[in-house]
Amino acid sequence: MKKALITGITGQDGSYLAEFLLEKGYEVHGIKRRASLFNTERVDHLYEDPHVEHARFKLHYGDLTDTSNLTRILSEVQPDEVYNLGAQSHVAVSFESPEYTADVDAIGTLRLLEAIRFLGLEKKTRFYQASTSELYGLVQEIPQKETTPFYPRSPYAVAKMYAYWITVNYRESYGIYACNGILFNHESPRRGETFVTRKITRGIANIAQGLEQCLYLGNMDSLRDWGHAKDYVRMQWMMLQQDAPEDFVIATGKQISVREFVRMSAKEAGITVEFSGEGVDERATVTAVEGDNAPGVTVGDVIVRVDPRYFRPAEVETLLGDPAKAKQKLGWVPEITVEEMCAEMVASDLDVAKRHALLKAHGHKVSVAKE
Ligand code: NDP
Ligand code: GDR
Repeated sequence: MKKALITGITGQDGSYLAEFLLEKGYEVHGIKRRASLFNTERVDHLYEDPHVEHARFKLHYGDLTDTSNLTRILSEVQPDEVYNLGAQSHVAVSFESPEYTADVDAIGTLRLLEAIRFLGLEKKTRFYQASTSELYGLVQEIPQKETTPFYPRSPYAVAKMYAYWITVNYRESYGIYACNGILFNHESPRRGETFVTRKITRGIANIAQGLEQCLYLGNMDSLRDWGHAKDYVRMQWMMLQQDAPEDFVIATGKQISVREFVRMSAKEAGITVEFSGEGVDERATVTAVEGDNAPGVTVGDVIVRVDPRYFRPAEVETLLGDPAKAKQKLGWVPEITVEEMCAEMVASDLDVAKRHALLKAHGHKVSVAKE
């Protein structure tokens, strides 16, 4: 039985990848962080009682900032594959915590690679690094492919650039089977609530159900190539099954704006909106309401506005990937469109919002967490 170790198993991608590898028959180990509350919600459905024999899903406490802890876990598990998905993954937050982001995202990757080397696992353990389209930043070529030069625009992207190159360097220096997946944005109902797509689908669902009045966003002109996380974790595994390690761009090859994603999400909830105003005065006003998903909304309501607080010190305005190499060499193509993904996310968030609205209608206090 193959063994995989996933850092970031409690995150969006980690949870889908764990499901995928368990279905493939792997023994799956994951690193979770100690927190004051349970933080394993995305993988709780995979939990196996450790007292039963042959449990195939095991979590270890750890942190990418802790060398001895990482080395001990790798030594105990002796994994065939390591997927380094753990990261301070929020671009805007990286401007607030640049040093921590570098420690986790850049040096954390080095710590893992060094542990593989220190333990003599160079020939046994294959390594996947969660690289990112943010490396392209101020884009030098459209669409972006494996050979497009990097121009990172945030402490997050600069840290990920170190991680990208140290992965290449350990492959070339020590013969470790190590690859970078340069993944463009990918989302799902499990996406963190402060990333823009989930912030939008959750905000629209809450507004539709009368739990919130208005959603505040930053740069609505921003263009992204959005895919579905389920499609993308499949590719993470495929990259480690080749004869020789290589780096791949994973994207859909299509891009839309944040504004368009707002329009699409509202439509899914039965709300038609019209945008007016420019810059910080831009807003979305309701022009029609259909169906019974949005009892909290009436024509004329302004449901989206701009808050400059969400602008970034340096922005990545446009990203569009070219996944031709992945298609040609691995036969990978994304199966879920952005429209299908948006519909799934809105349906999931509406489901939660409806339950909260029902509780509120029966006199229970319902609080909506926001950043
Ligand atoms: P999430 O933010 O959902 O998950 C990040 C994971 O990393 C969580 O499990 C988190 O733990 C863990 N983590 C954070 N800090 C540490 C630390 N110090 N030590 C150990 N673990 C830590 O990210 P995604 O699942 O969306 O992304 C997975 C990876 O892919 C990340 O590296 C991200 O940067 C990268 N990426 C993501 C893309 C996307 O569009 N989703 C695109 C390209 C790259 P906890 O749950 O406790 O917070
Ligand atoms: P990104 O994702 O920075 O691309 O990083 P995010 O969803 O945070 O932003 C996408 C774009 O939307 C704009 N935006 C807003 N973003 C947030 N979070 N909140 C807002 O209110 C808002 N309004 C507009 C942003 O300015 C940006 O242009 C994600 C992460 O998953 C990274 O870890 C990963 O590496 C990249 O995708 C690829």
